[in-house]
Formats: sequence, structure tokens, C-alpha cells
Amino acid sequence: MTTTDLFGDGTPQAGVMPLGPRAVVLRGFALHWARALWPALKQVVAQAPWRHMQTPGGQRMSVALTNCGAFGWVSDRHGYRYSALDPDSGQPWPALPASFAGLAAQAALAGGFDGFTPDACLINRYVPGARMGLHQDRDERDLAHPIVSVSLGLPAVFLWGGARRADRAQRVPLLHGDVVVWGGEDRLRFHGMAPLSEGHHPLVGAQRINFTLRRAA
Ligand code: MD6
Ligand code: FE
Repeated sequence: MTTTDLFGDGTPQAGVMPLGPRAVVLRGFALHWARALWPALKQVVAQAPWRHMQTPGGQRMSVALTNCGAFGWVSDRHGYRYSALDPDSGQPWPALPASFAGLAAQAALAGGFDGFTPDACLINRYVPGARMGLHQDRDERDLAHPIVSVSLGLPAVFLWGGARRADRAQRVPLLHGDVVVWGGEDRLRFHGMAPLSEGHHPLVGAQRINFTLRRAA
């Protein structure tokens, strides 16, 4: 089964935009979850506030981040890794909200990945001007698991590259409620975000929130 053939009989799916053999944008998939996701997100941020981490090269990331789930992604002068403890508080990260886990499993299934059970959720916050350079997600132990990525708030341009950093990146608009699911042969594609434009979103305000659910351990 491919991601464009969800019923296995060639039926085209409204709102499903294939990016690659095992990568798909599910347009608006999170929309009817947003009213559960938003208060859950605020509770996470109350326990584990936004922070700007340093890259291993010593630069401050323009994107602010936090985490929830058993493991959180952290970056400092020593490199990138997953940690069971929030380095700012020394405490475990907040639990993965049930709405996050439910959405992740449903979206993964819709994207062609059955039985996805995330143990880590990296939450990124972009204000206008914030961006993310091209990178691969390769800090997870077993790259056979997919990633589910949920966008809330201001629209943004996702840069969808290839297997090599120098490969030309496609510009894909991501809107409030869009979910990207990818894994398999697309798992190590380079990707990033163009600088966020100014704007105001009625629920989320002048920012974009992205959270990515992963199996880290
Ligand atoms: C973002 N996303 O959407 C950045 N990584 O703000 C990512 O870096 C990302 O969306 C791995 C899988 C899905 C993603
Ligand atoms: Fe990424």
C-alpha cells in the first residue's frame, strides 16, 4: 500500500498530499483535535517552559522549544540527544497528553504506518522571523519508526529536501491543523522551515507551534 492508496484500491483521498513514497501531508487532519490540543499544550508549557537551546556550534536557536513524553530532545555544546529529564528543572518532562498520543496514532495510520506509539514529543515555537535550517532527524534509536508532525497557528513554508543537504528543497505551505507523516525510505530526508511571516491566528496568536511525535528509545 502506498500513502496515496489508503484503501488499497486506488481511491484518491481528499486532503492527502503525497511528498514522497512514505511521506504525506494530511491537510487539516488535526483541526477537530485543536480544541483539545491547545489547553493540553498550555499545561505542558506551564510545567516545562519555552527555552532557546544552543546548537553544538554555540548558536542560540531562533525557535523556542519544550518537550513532553518520556524523552525530550535537547541540544547543547555537547550535541543533540534525547533526555528523560528537563535540563532546566532536573525533573522528568510532562507526560504526553492523551490527545497528542491519540492524534499521533490516527495520523500515522492514515499515513500508512500502523501501531505507532510515540515516547517523545518535541514542541517548537516560531515567532515571526524564526526559522529552522535544513537538517535530518536521526537522533532516534530506531529509524524504522515514523514521525508525526502537527502544525498549529500561523501558516509557514516547510522546506522538503532530499537525501543530500545540497538537494533542491520543495516549498510546501503548512497551515493550522495540517499533519505531516513520514518514515520508511523518506525518514532521513533533509527538511527545514523558511522564516515565519508576521500574522495573527485567532486561536494561537502571532506564532506558529509545531510538535513532532517520535519513538526515541
Ligand atoms: C517544523 N519540523 O515543522 C519543523 N522534523 O517546525 C521538523 O523539523 C520535523 O516536521 C521531523 C519530522 C517532521 C518535522
Ligand atoms: Fe526535523
